[in-house]
Amino acid sequence: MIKLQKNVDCVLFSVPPILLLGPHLAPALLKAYAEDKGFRVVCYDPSPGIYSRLNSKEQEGWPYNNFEEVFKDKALLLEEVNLWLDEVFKYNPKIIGLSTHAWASKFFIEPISNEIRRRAPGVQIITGGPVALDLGIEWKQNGWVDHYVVGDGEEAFLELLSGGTNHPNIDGKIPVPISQEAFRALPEPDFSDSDVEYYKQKAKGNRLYLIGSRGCVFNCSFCNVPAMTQKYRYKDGVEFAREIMNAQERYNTNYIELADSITNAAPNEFRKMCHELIRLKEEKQLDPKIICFFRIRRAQITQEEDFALAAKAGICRLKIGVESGSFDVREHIGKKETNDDIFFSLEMCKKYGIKVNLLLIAGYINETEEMFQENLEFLREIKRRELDEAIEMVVVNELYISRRTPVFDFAKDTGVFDNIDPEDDLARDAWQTQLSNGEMLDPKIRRQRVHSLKKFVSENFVHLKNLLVFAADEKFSAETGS
Ligand code: B12
Ligand code: SF4
Repeated sequence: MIKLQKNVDCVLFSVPPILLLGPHLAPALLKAYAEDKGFRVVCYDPSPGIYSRLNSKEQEGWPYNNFEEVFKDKALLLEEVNLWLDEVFKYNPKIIGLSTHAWASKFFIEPISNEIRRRAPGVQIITGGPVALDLGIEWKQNGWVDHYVVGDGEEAFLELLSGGTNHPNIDGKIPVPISQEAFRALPEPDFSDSDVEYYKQKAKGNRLYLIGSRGCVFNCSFCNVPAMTQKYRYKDGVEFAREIMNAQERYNTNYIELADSITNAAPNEFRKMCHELIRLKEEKQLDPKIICFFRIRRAQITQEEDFALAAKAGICRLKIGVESGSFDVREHIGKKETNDDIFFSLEMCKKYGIKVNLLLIAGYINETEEMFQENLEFLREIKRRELDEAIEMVVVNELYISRRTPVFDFAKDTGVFDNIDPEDDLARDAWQTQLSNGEMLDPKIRRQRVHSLKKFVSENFVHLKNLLVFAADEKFSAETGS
């Protein structure tokens, strides 16, 4: 039972939809940081409540629902928003901080803001989260928020709580990252306002999200993480292992999922973390199951003993962005590993019982029909080598050209957006281009490729538990294999 505080400095409100496997990490980090400095902050996440009021079909679609459709009755939406705000206003906050994660949050910002303004015109509204870099300025211009924060939020949040607006990330354009020293000094996230038991009861895959690094050492063409985070910072591997174990000891969730962009970006810290986890598992008699993003490296960098170590440390699932079986596609993306490096990593995962989530992109900007066939051939080879036994989940994404990515600049420079407004996030999905061999790559071909991959994987990877497909024409679809 959460003890009700009155007159808090800020309620951090997780703007829906939030995936219901575990508590939202960003507010828990901001709360811990601000409370350390003497402020009173409460985190509030309405997603479990909304979910409980959806019908079973809508619940199946969570968090990828079409909210325009779910809340086509605007009175229902206002009623819902006011239910959430009834909770928020119990704390009588000076500031309400809207924490966003996914673009879908866009739908809720305006009604939440209007209702806050109506009910409590004196309350300041601020926002942050990955979406703020793209949409914050518009929300401020519309008067929905007083300030938005781009990039790392801790220091800017503190400034806003203290009544200032001077930090460069407040209403900023290019995020200024906190330093490596400041990142290492951040307290562990404070999940005390989250009902962790709720997730444990509701979801078999319940987990706690933790983060040991910010940013990424790579700069893959399609990815906006480098622009959002600017600089790679990481915690000491030993310290982070202790944070993981503290969380496991306290909450005992089924999984711990690391929110790091890539957990093995600094291979030595990764090894240090694994060694300390192994030691602590023994000492505390705990057995956390850890899920994380993993980058395939050349076999000289990541060797068999690294996989053995990871498995012993409790890493049970790696999310691997292989993207394509065509080397030409991967090279354009900036992934120089060979197919043999990928097969080696999969083989090691299979050998040491680590499950793999394989992430693929269809319709990449230079992908000719021949390259796409190479991709299918690569998947056949995985099957022939029986490496699909290690693959538990496949996610197929149609290439989405995000702003602030190298592929966005490439598309602009090569005339791909000639008939499209590149700043229009929806219209951009219609991009087409003539490839170097004269072939056209247009939305229809991209979607056919998405569907060919989906078909191949669902028919051939028989150990699959989950297949997620993100294509522009079907927003999201999921299939469960045998
Ligand atoms: C972990 C993670 C997840 C976890 C979320 C775990 C959780 N419950 O917290 C899971 C796996 C559930 C997830 C799901 C999705 N994610 Co995600 N996720 C990430 C990831 C890897 C790290 C995010 C994170 O926790 N970072 C650490 C925290 C501390 O950073 P943060 O959230 O940005 O918060 C900081 C600041 O933004 C700021 N801040 C945040 N809120 C607020 C509020 C205020 C008031 C202030 C002042 C500041 C502030 O302060 C925080 C501390 O510095 C990022 C990629 C990356 N490396 O950043 C993608 C990323 C955020 N996800 C993304 C996407 C698209 C999704 C999905 C839609 C993917 C999908 N297609 O299914 C779903 C959304 C599902 C949903 N609705 O919940 C995109 C967002 C794209 C964008 N907006 O531009 C990212 C950037 C990945 C990418 N490059 O595409 N994700
Ligand atoms: S795709 Fe992954 S490895 Fe590549 S830049 Fe983004 S976070 Fe880093």
